Amino acid sequence: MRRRNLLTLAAAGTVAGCAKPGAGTAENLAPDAPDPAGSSSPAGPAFPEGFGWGAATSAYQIEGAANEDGRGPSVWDVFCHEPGRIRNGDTGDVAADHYHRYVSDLDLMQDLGLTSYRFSVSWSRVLPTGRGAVNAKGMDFYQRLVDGLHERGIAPVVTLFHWDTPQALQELGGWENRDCAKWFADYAHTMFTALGDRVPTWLTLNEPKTVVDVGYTAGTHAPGKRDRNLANVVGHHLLLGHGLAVQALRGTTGKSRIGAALSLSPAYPADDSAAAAHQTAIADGEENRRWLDPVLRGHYPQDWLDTQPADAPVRAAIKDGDLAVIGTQSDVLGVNYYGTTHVTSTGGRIMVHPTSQATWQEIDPNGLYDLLTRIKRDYGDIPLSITENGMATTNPLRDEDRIAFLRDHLAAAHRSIQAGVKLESYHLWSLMDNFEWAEGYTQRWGIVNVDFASQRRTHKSSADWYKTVIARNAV
Ligand code: GCO
Repeated sequence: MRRRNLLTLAAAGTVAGCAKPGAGTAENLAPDAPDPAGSSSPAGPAFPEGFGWGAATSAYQIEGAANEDGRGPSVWDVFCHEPGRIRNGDTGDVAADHYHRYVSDLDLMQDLGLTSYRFSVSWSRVLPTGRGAVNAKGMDFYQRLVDGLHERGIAPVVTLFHWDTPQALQELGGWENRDCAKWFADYAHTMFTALGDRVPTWLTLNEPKTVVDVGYTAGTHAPGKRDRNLANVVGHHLLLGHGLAVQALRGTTGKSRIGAALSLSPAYPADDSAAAAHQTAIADGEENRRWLDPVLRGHYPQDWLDTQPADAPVRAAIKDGDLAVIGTQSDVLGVNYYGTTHVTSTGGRIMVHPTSQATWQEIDPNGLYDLLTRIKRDYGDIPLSITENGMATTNPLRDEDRIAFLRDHLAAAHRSIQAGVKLESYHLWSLMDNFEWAEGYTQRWGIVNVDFASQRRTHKSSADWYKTVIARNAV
């Protein structure tokens, strides 16, 4: 896609920075994408020995088996069944049927050569009402999954919350209710006890920003509310839940590591004006520092707090001692990177780089380098994992555009390692096509194609390419 078209799109108001809207126009990079590095191309510089080559998924997006073996509903089950919420009326009831096909999916991961796999636990599969007695069959699924990963030499990276709040807790206010942070920490403790050291890396929350911006502000994700004040309270309670879960792990004798997975987007001014620079600093607060500072420094950025009116409910939600809990030292930080943000002098967002089928995405591999080196500069040497990075494309099998994307982002990741960033692993989003939230099954993010009618899995070109990269330990 040419820049001219992008600017037209931006002018028409169809692109809006890195927030994930509920709907988007299909765009395809293929005609303009550079040629991919084929398997015969010479390898670039090697990644460090032991670098983790991974892929990521999440429970609601792949598992299906929504009503089986005692699983309770989550907010996403309820949301999907409300008319008009999801494109084509799709739901995650069956999704990629991973709950039943996990063994062949594990074999598929092994065949690719993955050394790391990031998945999430469905809270309401192990605790059907979010609290109380464990559903043994649900827990058993995750035990078998973790065992199967170990048998294949793949390290599990387990996310505890990938947006699927148990519906029973939502009926008590969900994350609007401060108690949810405690319920989450109790659930986390249950998982730590059950899986213990067999999980070397836990991730507390996935992208709290998306819950705040899309679930509670735009209202196009579950639970579908549109209330910015409430959204910010939810954001605080999510962070509190993160801190309490980190503390819950510290209370065990295990050796696992823990951290959050944040979606981060470097913000750049769209022009040279002082006003654009000022607006960019504000955007950086909202996109990045508002999440990074509490988790890694134990305070909210003052300039972000200053954007909250004196009577904003989030101010009352922040109690004494909360920030110390939220800032409990993490062992690792998960970085979800999809692209950059460009900010105008009036605070608007425009795109200056290509997009993908997901039109909120502004593709800029250099932004990944800037982001990783910035985290090192501003927050120190916490070990980093890229917990998500990828693009949607309409190319069902010959996804050369995705190969170009992955190649350029891996090159940027490699440069950041050369610049001293402690980057340990890379998880592309996603292992296989799956339920893409409000977009249903219309956006395909996998390197493995899923035919949702037959549930047949087929390697895309990108899967074969990634397999070669992993085998070489180099792009
Ligand atoms: C997210 C989620 C994933 C999405 C992916 C593509 O980061 O939004 O973690 O569940 O599917 O990002 O939008």
